Amino acid sequence: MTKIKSNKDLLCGNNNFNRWLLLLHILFFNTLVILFQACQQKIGLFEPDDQIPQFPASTLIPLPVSYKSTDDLFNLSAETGIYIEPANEEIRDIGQYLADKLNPATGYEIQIQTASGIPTAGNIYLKTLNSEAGLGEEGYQLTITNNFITLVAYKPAGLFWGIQTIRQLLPSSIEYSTIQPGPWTLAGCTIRDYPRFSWRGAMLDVARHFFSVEDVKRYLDLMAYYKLNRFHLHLTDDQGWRIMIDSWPDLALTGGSTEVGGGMGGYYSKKEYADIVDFADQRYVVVVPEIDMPGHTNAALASYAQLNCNGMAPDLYTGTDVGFSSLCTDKEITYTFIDDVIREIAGLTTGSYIHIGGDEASLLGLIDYVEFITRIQTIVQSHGKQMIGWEEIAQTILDPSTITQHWYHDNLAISAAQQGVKVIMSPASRTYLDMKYDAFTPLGQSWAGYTDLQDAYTWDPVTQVNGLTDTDILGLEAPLWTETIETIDNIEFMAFPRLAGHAEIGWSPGTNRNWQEYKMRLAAHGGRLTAMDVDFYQSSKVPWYGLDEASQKVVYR
Ligand code: TNX
Repeated sequence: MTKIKSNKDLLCGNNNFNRWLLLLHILFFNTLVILFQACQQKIGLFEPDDQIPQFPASTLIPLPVSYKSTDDLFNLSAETGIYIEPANEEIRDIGQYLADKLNPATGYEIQIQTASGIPTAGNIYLKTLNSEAGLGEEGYQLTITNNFITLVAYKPAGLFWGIQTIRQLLPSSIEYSTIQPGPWTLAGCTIRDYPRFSWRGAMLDVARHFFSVEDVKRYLDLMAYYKLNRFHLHLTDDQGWRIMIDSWPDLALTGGSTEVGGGMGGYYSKKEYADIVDFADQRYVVVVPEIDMPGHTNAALASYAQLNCNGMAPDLYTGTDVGFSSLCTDKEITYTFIDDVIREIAGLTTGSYIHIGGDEASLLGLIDYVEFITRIQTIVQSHGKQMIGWEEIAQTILDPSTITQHWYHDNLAISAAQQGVKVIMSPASRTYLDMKYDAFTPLGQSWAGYTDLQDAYTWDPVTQVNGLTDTDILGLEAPLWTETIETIDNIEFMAFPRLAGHAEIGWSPGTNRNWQEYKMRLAAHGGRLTAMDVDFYQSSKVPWYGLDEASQKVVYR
């Protein structure tokens, strides 16, 4: 007897019985599809009025301040050049960054040109004008017509962020690293855009698990795509010390030799760290190094016996507990050590900030803690930097230039604000990228609850803590703690797409933020993240489109 293997076999068959069977088969299948769609609408998976948004404004994340579309169409071609003005090194580097993002998928060899005479059609113009102060340090104006793409900013950072908008206005296939068919058209528009908050950050914990320079650069590059401008690097913790300090080399050599679970760990040489800072600088991202103290210091205590009150070095630690270690605040050597570390780190850091942790110092009494933080603040300032600490430092009387980072205790964030100290908002239940999306997420923790895409998006930095007002708040930051995170794929899966939502909260005007509208724009980023080979979480709350075969490789679903 011949077996029917597929619809094709049925169609090719020549007896009537087979034809009837096919008809029944189709009817049954169609009924199932209709029932399934009806069910989805009923249970609210998709709203009946959900539509694929109109290209292109509705694909932008973060949403710009103002967007006007026209009927023009600009076509990027092999003849397109990037004209820069002024033709200095910094603007040339920005132009080259854009060319490097456009050339792989188009297969063109777009070159940087210096503007002279009347602009010619078909080109991209990048200009910084000191007269457009209204755009601020990071704002830009982008005009796309049949003939030109013109990007104007007051400062170079504005050009850099405007370039991210240009990338997002192109078809998502522009992000592939191999030649794609095109066409490379951009719809006509005028965009005027600038950020709501100056602090739009992401934090990566390289202490619990160590990540290579290459991994860190990958994360920085993805952050820049969403206009994030602060990269907080959590360099030390109980499980590892990740940066070479020449005056105390065993911190890295011993303290950097393992990680959670007992793996090899690792540390950045000074040259590697400088390379990270340089890579971030080129993306207008400020690196904020954190040396956590007085708690979270087992790796340092295990490296140098003299830092311990009892003069004995504990074993290296590869578990995930917190709150069990402390520097010896009574010993003078502790302050010599901190002064050396801060001096060396400050010397490598182009940004104005040094984060000193200050969290979960449960072994110290309040008086000792306050005395310690006060003294550390002086040390940081003596090396020309502004101190940042987790909100616990607000128990101390702080200098107004110091910054606190809110993560859990509302009353401490309020104490900071009452002293006139600015707050960075990282509420754990909204911004912690190590929180699981739901009960099925294979990575991460859940002590602050599950945080799905909607939870991560539907909050506001100003109203999050009752009693804070917008002048208290510098912006927001999304930390990724890595107790359970071991690879760059793990990082991507936990950070994306939640980080895109935080970036929008940090950049776009806070009025009328709407999850239903946002999720449709986010859907368009499925194709973009796929093209960039990001192993993102494909939440079923979002009607993704533009995914291709490659997205099937997603490791964690
Ligand atoms: C709390 S937030 C911590 C970290 C942990 C994290 C895990 C903060 C200042 N401390 O030490 O890694 O929770 O989610």
